[in-house]
Amino acid sequence: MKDRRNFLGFGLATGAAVTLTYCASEPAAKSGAAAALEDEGRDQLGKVVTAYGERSTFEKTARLVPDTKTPATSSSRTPLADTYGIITPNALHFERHHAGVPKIDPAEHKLLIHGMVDRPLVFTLDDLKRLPSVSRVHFVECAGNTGGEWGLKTAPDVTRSHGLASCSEWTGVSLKLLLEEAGVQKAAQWLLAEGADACKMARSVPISKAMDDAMIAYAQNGEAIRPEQGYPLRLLLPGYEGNINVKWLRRIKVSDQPFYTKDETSKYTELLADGKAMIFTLPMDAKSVITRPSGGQKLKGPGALEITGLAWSGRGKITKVEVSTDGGATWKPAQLQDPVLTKAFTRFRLPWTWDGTEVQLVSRCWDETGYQQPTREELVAVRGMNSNYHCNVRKTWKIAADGSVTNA
Ligand SMILES: Nc1nc2c(c(=O)[nH]1)N[C@H]1C(S)=C(S)[C@@H](COP(=O)(O)O)O[C@H]1N2
Ligand SMILES: [Mo]
Repeated sequence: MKDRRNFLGFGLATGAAVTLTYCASEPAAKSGAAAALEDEGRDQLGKVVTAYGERSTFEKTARLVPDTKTPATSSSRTPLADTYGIITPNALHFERHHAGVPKIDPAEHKLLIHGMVDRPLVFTLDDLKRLPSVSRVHFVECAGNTGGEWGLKTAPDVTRSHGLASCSEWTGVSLKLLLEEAGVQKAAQWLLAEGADACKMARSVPISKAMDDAMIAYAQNGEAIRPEQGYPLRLLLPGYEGNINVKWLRRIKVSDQPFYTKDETSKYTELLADGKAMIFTLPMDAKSVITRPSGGQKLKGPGALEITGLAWSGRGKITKVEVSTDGGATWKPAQLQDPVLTKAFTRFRLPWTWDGTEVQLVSRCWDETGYQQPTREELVAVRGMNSNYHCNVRKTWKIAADGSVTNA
């Protein structure tokens, strides 16, 4: 026991006896269980090979699908507390659609680039795949994610508070390459990106972003992009609010001014306290949340455990995450797990020993612009209480003496 504890290096300088709640409750050797396990045979043939794999039937982790009257215009949420590392499995990527998931035959689908270009172009999926591609890890986050944390009534678990965000490795063609091929004219300032779904989702994109890290993605985590994520093509604008990452992308029109579409005037603008509204607030600000322990979970008992969570910023890399176990009075730096990628989920970890008393866990992060994740009070002071979009306040979890974790 002592060696194991030292090996884990949880820094128990006092040498006090501590129960490692995540270890086998009974030392195996003592009970003779080790010998029995060693001899246990595996004499049954298993399942045969399959062409497309499935997860273990014991695994039940699922997206949260709300019960709404209009399921086609709804959203499902990623269970962030039950995902590991920084990549969201495709089957658990959150979904948000305004007119359901269209069924698109990739052999029929075309992407038109026109407007202020010298040569209007039409690309099939095959055309795009012949061009040089790039693969990069980026999060997608709905502008409305965490909106409920603005008020005092906060969400009871991470799925409900932060589950409109997911992170994938996206593969596609750089939009800059396509625009250069089409010959973007000098006066171009904006472009319109339009989807092929029934709501004709369309957004104005600054040309500077289009020529920077924008991508026309056709793959997600090593396979074709899922229908829910925009099959066969989606616009990926790393770090920008989810809505502008137009799925089922069919058209790009280059212009010298923004288009003021319904999706960016009636929605995705932010009303300030003085009645003025901000429009084109595109990058997502730095945010972090502890995913374990988190709301809805229950600790088995006092002892050593790992506090872990996710941090991300639409403006670059996460540079620091701190964790407090006393509601924000004192802070400790968390370890950032490699790789720390730009505009991507960053996994943080902090070994900790829970003493069995009531505590409040909270995290805060910084990104490479020097920006620090605000408290709720700080956000309200700058942005008022009228908005729901781009809320990035810190999230506090309370652990009660019985080990149950709730929203504080
Ligand atoms: N064509 C189209 N693109 C769309 C949407 C849509 O309804 N139609 N929803 C947007 C919104 S509001 C978000 S948050 C993201 C969600 O992406 P995801 O479903 O892949 O998670 O897609 C955006 N792109
Ligand atoms: Mo969204």
